This record gives sequence, C-alpha cells and structure tokens, in this order.
Amino acid sequence: MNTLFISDIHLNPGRPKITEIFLEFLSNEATKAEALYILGDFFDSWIGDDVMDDFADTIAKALHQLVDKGVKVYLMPGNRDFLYGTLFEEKTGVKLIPDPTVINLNGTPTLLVHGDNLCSADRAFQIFRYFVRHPVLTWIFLHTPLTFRQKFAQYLRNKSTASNQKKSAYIMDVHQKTVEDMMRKYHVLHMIHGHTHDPKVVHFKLDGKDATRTVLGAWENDKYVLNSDSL
Ligand code: LP5
Ligand code: MN
Repeated sequence: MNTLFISDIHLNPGRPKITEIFLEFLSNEATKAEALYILGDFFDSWIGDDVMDDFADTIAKALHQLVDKGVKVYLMPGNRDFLYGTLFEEKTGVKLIPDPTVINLNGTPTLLVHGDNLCSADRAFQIFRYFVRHPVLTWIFLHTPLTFRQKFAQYLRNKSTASNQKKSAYIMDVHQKTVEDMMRKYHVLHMIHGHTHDPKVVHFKLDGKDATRTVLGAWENDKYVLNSDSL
C-alpha cells in the first residue's frame, strides 16, 4: 500500500477552487492510500480549535470520513498553523505529529519536517519563530478574545508579506548545512518537506553516502501529491 504526502494547501474560504480540489482528493485519490501525511500549512492560518466555523467544519468532516474508511491521516504543524489541539484531533480523526518526525517509508528511514526550521539563514524569521512558538506566549494568545486573535494573525500576515518582499531567494530557501545537520542528527538519508513552495528532488552526498531531499509543492492552482510509489 502507498503513502501520500502533501503540504502547503493553505486552505482558506477565499480559495474555493483549491478547497473543492482538496475535498475531491480526499474522497477519491486519498481513499486508495494506506496513510496520508499533511506536512504543515494545511490551513492558511489556525488561531485556535474554538474557531471551528462552517468552513473548518466541512474540512473536518471530510477528513473524518477518510479516517473512517481506514486511511491513517497525520498532520504536522506549519509556520501558519501550529496551534492545533486535541479538539481538532477529535473533530477530524487525524493524529497530530511533531516537527520533526521520522518514519519508516518502505524500509527507508525518512525525516519529515515542515521546512521552515531549515531556513536558518533567515535570522529575522527564526527569532520570530522562537517567540510565536513559545508555550507561554501561545497559551496567552489562545486565551485572548477571538476578534483580537483574528486581528493579530492578520497583522502578522501583513508584516510577513512586507518583509518577504525584501528578502533574497537565498535567505528564503533552506540552508544546506542545516539540512545535513538534521539528517545526521536523525540518522536518515532521506528527508521530505514543504514550506518553500519549490517542488524538487535534490540529491547530494552526506558523509560519502547518497542522500535525498524531496520538496513538496504548494497547492497553488492545482493539487500537489507525492506518492511513495514514485520514490
Ligand atoms: O507565511 P509566509 O509564507 O508569508 O512567510 C513565512 C514567514 N512568516 C511567518 C508569519 C506567518 O505568515 C503569520 C502567521 C500567522 C499565524 C497565526 C498565529 C499567531 C500566533 C501568535 C502566538 C504568540 O511565518 C516569513 C519567512 C517566510 O515564511 C519564508 O521562510 O520569511 O517570516 C517572516 O516574515 C518573519 C519576519 O522576518 C519577521 C516578522 C516581524 C513581525 C513583528 C511582530 C512581532 C510580534 C511578536 C509576537 C510574539
Ligand atoms: Mn510554511
């Protein structure tokens, strides 16, 4: 049986075509898989499990239908949606997994990450990431009123868009040394990640051995699915 990997769907009520494509994917292609891994930036942003509006509810029910058919669905946080909790797990039937996670993919130990932690040359982002992921700050944020959370998330999105325009492609891409350090740390020669929206397969030597980094594509105008059968 095959395993599917997707990331960066950026689900948002303002993107009805991608939502439709995603729901179609869940009810057809995904049902034939043994497992589905969603490697972050699944929703365009997630500001707490109490924000289960009609849109999120439709997605949650569709995910649960897939899980009920026997497909194991795993969800990793992204830089836009790291605030899922147990209520989200209950409503969707998915299992939240940490970033990073190592899986055995048809006998090959494979490191799964969202990918934002690999962009280590982007010091401003890494400092920002440290603060917004801080457990005390996230706890406070999750206990603020919904309207504040929506406004603050929008403020961060605007800041991010503005700062990204000033950053070079080199700064925004993954840093090869960080990739290699992580692969050594987790004893793997294969890594799969998203975040950079730059799908490709990169082969390189790691301590004299063949290593591979597989980058998933974002769901911009169509779906992007990596099937373990193609690896
Ligand atoms: O997301 P994208 O693709 O535009 O860019 C990312 C990085 N940006 C982000 C920010 C998100 O887009 C916004 C997330 C909203 C989530 C809502 C939950 C909020 C919870 C808060 C809990 C306390 O991740 C971008 C990278 C880019 O990827 C490529 O890797 O460059 O990073 C930035 O833009 C960060 C800037 O460089 C620095 C931002 C300064 C913001 C100052 C506000 C300080 C507030 C501190 C709050 C504790
Ligand atoms: Mn991302």
